[in-house]
Amino acid sequence: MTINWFPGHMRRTFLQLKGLVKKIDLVVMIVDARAPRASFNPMLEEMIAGQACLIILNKEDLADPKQTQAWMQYYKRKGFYAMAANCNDKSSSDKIAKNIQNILPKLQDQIEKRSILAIGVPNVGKSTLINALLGKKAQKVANSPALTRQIARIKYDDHTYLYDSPGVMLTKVQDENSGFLLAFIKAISDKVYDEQDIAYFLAEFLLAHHPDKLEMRYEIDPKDKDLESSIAKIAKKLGAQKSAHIDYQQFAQRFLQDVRLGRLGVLTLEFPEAMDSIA
Ligand SMILES: Nc1nc2c(ncn2[C@@H]2O[C@H](COP(=O)(O)OP(=O)(O)O)[C@@H](O)[C@H]2O)c(=O)[nH]1
Ligand SMILES: [Mg+2]
Repeated sequence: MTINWFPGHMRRTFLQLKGLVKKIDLVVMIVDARAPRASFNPMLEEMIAGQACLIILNKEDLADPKQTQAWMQYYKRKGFYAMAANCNDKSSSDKIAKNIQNILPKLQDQIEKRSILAIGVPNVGKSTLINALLGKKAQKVANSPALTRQIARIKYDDHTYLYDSPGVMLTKVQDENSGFLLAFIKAISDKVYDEQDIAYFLAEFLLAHHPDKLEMRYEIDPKDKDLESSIAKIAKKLGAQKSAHIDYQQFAQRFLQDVRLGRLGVLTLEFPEAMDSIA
């Protein structure tokens, strides 16, 4: 299954951003630390070519800290400024503000007016970042894509404007795994994908890479590598089984909820080593 989702407002935003970006002093590209490659939009990378860009691996509270460090190094090697953050946390917003203050003077000596633009795929935390920097709820936030519909310009201090922007997806998701990952992090509307497909993808990934997490949460023997029997055990644990029958839709919803809420612990679903071998 390949998921494509590029509603009209995204096309409009993309065109508007193209015009705006030339006037911007610092672009802040936000990605989800659980899927730092899938949530990195190469169309936006191309659009900001030559601009100073800080990549924020957001939602670090949900991701494996070791992998987050590795991804930060990966993006620094690609020539970006990079940091990890939890935009729901005050200490993170202070860290981001400090980082931005450090980067900006390197870009301009005589700063009169400056502007910072937040971009990224939907639901990575762009509006949360803007609110965190402002220390107040200026922009609407929700755990679903396509809430922010217009580019917004907000005064940060006497010299600085912040721009929030609607999420822009890839017009074509490169591969099937990226589609599942984008759906998992809710960058793609849940009307577009089949929850059972995402749940199967996740179960397969955990079975291959984190059998310890499946054991801890669902008591699945780490030696058990069979997908269907593992799913049956997860379904049973989550109460998605009536007599001998699995309710696959209920299993998918409850399992996705469990993983998204971090009940299996921190989790990163892509590894930078795999990228280096491709690059
Ligand atoms: N766990 C966690 N959730 C976050 C973080 N930043 C944002 N969120 C949540 O992610 C969801 C999407 O945030 P929003 O700012 O609306 O994303 P946007 O679509 O990129 O503007 C909301 O439910 C936020 O509360 C973070 O660092 N950690
Ligand atoms: Mg938003």
